Amino acid sequence: MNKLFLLLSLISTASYALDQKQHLSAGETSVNSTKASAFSQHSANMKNVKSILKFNGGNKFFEEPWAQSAGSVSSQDGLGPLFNNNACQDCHVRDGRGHASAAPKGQRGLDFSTMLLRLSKSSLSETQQLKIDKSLIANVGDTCIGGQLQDQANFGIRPEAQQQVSYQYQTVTFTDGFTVELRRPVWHVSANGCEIDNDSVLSARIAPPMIGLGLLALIDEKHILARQDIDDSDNNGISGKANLVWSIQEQQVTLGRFGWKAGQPTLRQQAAGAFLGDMGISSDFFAEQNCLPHQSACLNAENGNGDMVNPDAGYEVSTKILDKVAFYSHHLAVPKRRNAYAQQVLQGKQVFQELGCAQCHSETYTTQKSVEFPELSEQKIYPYTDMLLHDMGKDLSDFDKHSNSVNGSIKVEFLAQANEWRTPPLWGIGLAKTVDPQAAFLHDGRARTILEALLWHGGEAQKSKDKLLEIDKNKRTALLAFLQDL
Ligand code: HEC
Ligand code: HEC
Ligand SMILES: [Ca+2]
Ligand SMILES: [Ca+2]
Repeated sequence: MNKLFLLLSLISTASYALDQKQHLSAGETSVNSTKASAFSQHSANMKNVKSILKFNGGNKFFEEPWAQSAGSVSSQDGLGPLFNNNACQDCHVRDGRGHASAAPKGQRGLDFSTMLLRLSKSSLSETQQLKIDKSLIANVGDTCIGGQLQDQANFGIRPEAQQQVSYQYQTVTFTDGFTVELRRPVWHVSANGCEIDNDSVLSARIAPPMIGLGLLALIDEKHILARQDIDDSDNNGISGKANLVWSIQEQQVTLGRFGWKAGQPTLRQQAAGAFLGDMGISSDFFAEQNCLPHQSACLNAENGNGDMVNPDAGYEVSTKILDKVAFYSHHLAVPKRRNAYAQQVLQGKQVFQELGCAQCHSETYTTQKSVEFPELSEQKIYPYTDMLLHDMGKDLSDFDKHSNSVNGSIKVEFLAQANEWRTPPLWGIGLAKTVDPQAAFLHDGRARTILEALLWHGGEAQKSKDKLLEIDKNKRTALLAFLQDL
């Protein structure tokens, strides 16, 4: 075959194969909105009145603040003793993402309202390890603070610590001379009444957006596992590893899907974990209050557990309400793309592929058949994620109290290492700032723009980033137009 013919046939297949459905990022569930409420709609194909009522019910408990228990029989009390915020929505701003505190240069930022710090000990002797199962070791939290730092507390109780952030600035220069300023966060934590362990690894995380999650839950595990290449046997520099976590429901080791390190297997378990960890609210999955053995004021505080005989009143969030919130979390819809077939956007998609972005941000799947979630069943979706963990390099690694980034290979959340993050889905990312102008990118919110997020890519994505620095302005603009259209 001569070269010209090959070229022509490639061009014609490319245009012939133009995917006419790709503007429907989440199939028939995709919604038509470019407003600040774009992330707050239910699946567009949800018509059943009962389902809509259940969604609206879940919305109420996601949005409205929970109160400190006052011995009343309210269904929405039980906040604390320790917590980070009093409503899911206050972190997942308008069902979107959180941010890292703004701070004028040379000053510290104090706004931790939409994010949190996780802690896990890195050096455990065999006897200290928490063996969940013969194949799985869970991480143990810090002695002073536990597995998560709660910086808020009910009246009369001391929060665990004060947190601040300052930034170090650096400039990245593209081959054509274009420059971008990056800010690297330095986290300052002072614990109250005890010291953080020397060997604790800290992990700062902003609230991720809530859209499309029920569809990600329905990607066939087989397809996710098939993309793993733990030892990089095809030698392309990209490995990809599934996280394996503990499912409370199934009482077995399960594929992790949710959270920045894919530490949670299901949306119900994620929601129950958030109720307890972020708001201090007990549930059927986590029945105890969130207090460490040395936190006596926390342990002795009044709680909203109420009547343990009636199972629905037995926990601070009843099973019925938790189910509604989990249902709500399944059905928040992804907006349709606005200009998927514009020439510049299509060119940007081409650049995305050329730079190797799609090796991790994999484009498309068809969800599994589901009787429980008929709207989400068998949908062709375009989330741009492989749901796997990747080493993203030292700059994005977790840290400890002595340094800005620890040895990357330390395991911090089941199989996930300090330098490993789950490829986040990119659908909806172009509307992030429409939903909340403060919205920020990457696990700790250090990136103020999408371009900054790209420039922090390292580790397995180093090659991609290096190529990005080489492309000309035309391609760079096209790439950003594509991402902005998602
Ligand atoms: C203090 C802020 C905060 C509050 C309050 C909060 N979240 Fe989150 N949420 C987060 C953070 C941070 C993460 C990422 C956690 C991780 O990486 O493990 C997260 C992750 C999630 C995820 C997984 C999303 C994904 O893309 O994988 C879901 C679902 C979720 N939260 C639901 C809830 C629900 C439901 C509530 C209320 C019961 C809630 N959250 C309250 C901060 C918060
Ligand atoms: C090796 C796998 C890999 C490659 C290659 C890769 N990414 Fe990523 N990407 C990730 C991971 C993992 C994160 C999350 C990192 C973090 O939060 O610290 C991420 C984060 C992002 C984010 C921010 C998402 C958010 O929700 O905050 C954007 C945007 C993004 N990538 C786009 C790209 C583009 C464009 C390219 C190609 C130039 C690319 N990525 C290449 C794995 C990859
Ligand atoms: Ca409580
Ligand atoms: Ca704690």
